Amino acid sequence: MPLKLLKCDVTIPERERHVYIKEPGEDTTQYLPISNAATIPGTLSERGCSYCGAKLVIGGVLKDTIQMIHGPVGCAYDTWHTKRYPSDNDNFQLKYVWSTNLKEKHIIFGGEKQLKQSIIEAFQEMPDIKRMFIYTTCATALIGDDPKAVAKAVEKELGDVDIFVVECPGFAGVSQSKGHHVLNMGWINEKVGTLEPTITSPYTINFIGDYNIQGDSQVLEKYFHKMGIQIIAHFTGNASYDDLRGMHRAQLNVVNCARSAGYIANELKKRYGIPRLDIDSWGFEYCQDALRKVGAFFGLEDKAEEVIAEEVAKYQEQMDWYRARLKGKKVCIWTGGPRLWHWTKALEDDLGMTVVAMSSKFGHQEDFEKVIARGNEGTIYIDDANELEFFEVLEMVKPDLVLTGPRVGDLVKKLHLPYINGHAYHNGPYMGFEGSVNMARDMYNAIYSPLMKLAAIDVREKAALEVGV
Ligand code: CFM
Repeated sequence: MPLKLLKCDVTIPERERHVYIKEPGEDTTQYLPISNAATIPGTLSERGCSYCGAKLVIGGVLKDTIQMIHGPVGCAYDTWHTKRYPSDNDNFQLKYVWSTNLKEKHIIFGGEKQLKQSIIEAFQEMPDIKRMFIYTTCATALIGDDPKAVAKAVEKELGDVDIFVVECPGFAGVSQSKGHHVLNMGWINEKVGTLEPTITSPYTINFIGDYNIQGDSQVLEKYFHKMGIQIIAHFTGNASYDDLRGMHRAQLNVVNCARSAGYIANELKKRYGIPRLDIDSWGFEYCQDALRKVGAFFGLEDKAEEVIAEEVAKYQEQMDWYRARLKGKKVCIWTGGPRLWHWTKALEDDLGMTVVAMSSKFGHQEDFEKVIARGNEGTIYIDDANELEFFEVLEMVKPDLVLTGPRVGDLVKKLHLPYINGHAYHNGPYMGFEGSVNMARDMYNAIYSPLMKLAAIDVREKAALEVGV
């Protein structure tokens, strides 16, 4: 049944249908929380904007591409350097961001000239870089600038550059999820198929929906290479612009984050007949399933078993050590969406923990279907939770640990509860076998930190103080 949260005066009745507790034996499909809907004005949402979904999550990960943000400088600054996705290109993508630095006069008279000049200056400053992403923002979309026309003109003028324009201003959708969609569709429509990749193996995949958070992609690539599989393109962890133009040549699309990149996988299937295989690449058990599934597709079962045996031999003992100490600990997972369904069973089956509450910023109905199917009875599921709801949930479930981002994490820290950065991680990578150990280690360190004993405080008391009730 839906649950009414918030007993204090500030109850928001429209929020009732965004919250759900799974009852024993219930037909969960009837009770999916509302999701992917506009945030109710007045609630303190944790969502990001649509432009952010395109730039910070997907496009900004590319390791050899100038990121030109056409808008006021804040749009560039706020989506730069806040996520840790390294690359093997000296972390070029983490060091730089470019902005057309729009001012009032451009809003009045148009920003296209400024954009053209900025593109040319950026290429001059970086003579080795010949690729660029341009993003529109709310300001430049509202005044009607045409960045595609500008990009075409510059491509012609300079001759040796390739530019991709993402037209997804912040207001284009209800959350960052729209930015994923727009970027996926733009890329398949305009860039896939424009360059032929060099094929070096009879087994080729695209790895889709993983952004190399603290080296995740590099862990996975290691396993696939050991199996003799070539990764044509990694969408977009540690990716180069030109690799992503050759996605049409892979034999299989292996998908991890279905929310942010399921679109391009589906299009590759439709347009080029490349099958889609969804896997979970977090979790010790899940990783074994994933490698077996990919191995089975290519008839490389033996190779998959070899990799699994080697990794399990290296890391099982450490997992067991952490399991003994994390067993029975109560966790909240409050991230974007997919990590809810990727992590819940991994934490429960690998480590014996219990996931007691999950909140998704922007998951769609299919994410909640998966979350609720994999989640426990009695667990609280929330769409687009706000600060007051977080307080109330903490009071209800009294978790031992919260996996969330820095915004909610700071709130959690004030309540003296252990929190782990579930977006950009604390000490990743978290994917793969070694990643599962890293994640278990971070959770153990957070829960068992001696600081927590010093800081022990009644959560209810503290929450009441914070919200002033
Ligand atoms: Fe996919 Fe992601 Fe996520 Fe995501 Fe995100 Fe993210 Fe996330 Mo933060 S692409 S949907 S928009 S797995 S940034 S790397 S951690 S909210 S659950």
